[in-house]
Amino acid sequence: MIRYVTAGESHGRQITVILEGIPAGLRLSQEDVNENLRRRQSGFGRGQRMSIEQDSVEFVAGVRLGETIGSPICMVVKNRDWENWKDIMTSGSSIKDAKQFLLRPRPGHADLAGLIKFGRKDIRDILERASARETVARVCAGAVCRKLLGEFETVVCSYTSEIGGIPANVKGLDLKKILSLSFQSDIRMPDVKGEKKMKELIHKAAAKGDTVGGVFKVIAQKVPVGLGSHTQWDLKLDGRIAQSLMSIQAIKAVEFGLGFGYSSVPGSEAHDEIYYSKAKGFHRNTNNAGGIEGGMSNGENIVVSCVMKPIPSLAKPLRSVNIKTKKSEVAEAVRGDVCAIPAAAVIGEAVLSYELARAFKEKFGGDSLNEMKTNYGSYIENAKKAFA
Ligand code: EPS
Repeated sequence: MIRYVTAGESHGRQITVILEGIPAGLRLSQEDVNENLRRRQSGFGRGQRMSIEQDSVEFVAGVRLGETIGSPICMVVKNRDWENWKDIMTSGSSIKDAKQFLLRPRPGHADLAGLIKFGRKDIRDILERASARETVARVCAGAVCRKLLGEFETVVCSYTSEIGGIPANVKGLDLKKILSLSFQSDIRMPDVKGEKKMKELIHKAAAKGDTVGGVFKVIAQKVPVGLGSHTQWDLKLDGRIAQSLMSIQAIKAVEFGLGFGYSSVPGSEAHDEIYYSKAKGFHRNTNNAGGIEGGMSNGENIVVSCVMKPIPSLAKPLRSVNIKTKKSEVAEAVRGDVCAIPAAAVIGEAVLSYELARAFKEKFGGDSLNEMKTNYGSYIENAKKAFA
């Protein structure tokens, strides 16, 4: 089984991830991971922290001579900012200056619930781990999974579809065009007019000490039929993908294909009619299902939209309560991003890659890449023959 676990605080020494279950024999370089880390760091609307960091991965275990060897892969990304936080984030027993404690929880953040749940007196004990800096680890794990999927020609991509209520107009554009336009945009927005408006909105929000949310789409192309299973609730692919995407910091809603739009169309217009041709095999001319039916991939693109709330770290903070005095005060003003949709989309790609790689491994098994490819090949051949 493929799985991963992450460790690390935002201003701690480093971010660590251990990824297990990747078969032996997958070619893997530092650059395979770093190009994804760079994409996560970029994008208009990011905060000051991104100018401090230059995220770069170190393989600590599981990779030898440029190849995975089947053992757990441990990856580490050092936090450059650690140098500035050593005294505050030390694991030593030096007495903390209580005057430095953060006492005013930010509405919308993990601060208050975390403080109460873990019985802590300093919000820093919660925010350090709740921070979206943790997504560095997910992007590392996702990059390896993406490399594995590439061996089966499955490609995962994303674009920004809305920022602050301004949607991208992609009417009449096919996915190839949408993606090529989004690559040219520093907010990954495939609509030049929309991009201008969104950037103005981000500027205005920054000037007011505010933040903005939005929507991004994550898409997987060339996914084989039959990943996931209808036979048990926790094997359903859409459920698993949704859980992973919802776990990304600040994501509040996830929808597949037509999603909430299903509520307003009749069944006759909702479902994707089935066709067959020798060249294409079974296929659809529409994809309202977003590539998943009955918890299984159906061979069409997997299309998921994710809604990100505006980041709760506001330069002009909202009302809160001082946890010590219980007096009404404004929340802590903590450094953050004004808009992180482009970065979140890259993180969305990473977690979708992870869920798909996991489902691939379940379906095709194999301790080595060769074994996995043989199993995959015979499944595809049999599937073609099944109705011939
Ligand atoms: C982030 C690192 C953080 C924040 C941001 C995302 O760094 P710092 O707290 O030092 O500014 O910029 O996280 C949040 C705003 C948040 O609320 O979690 C990153 O690496 O993506």
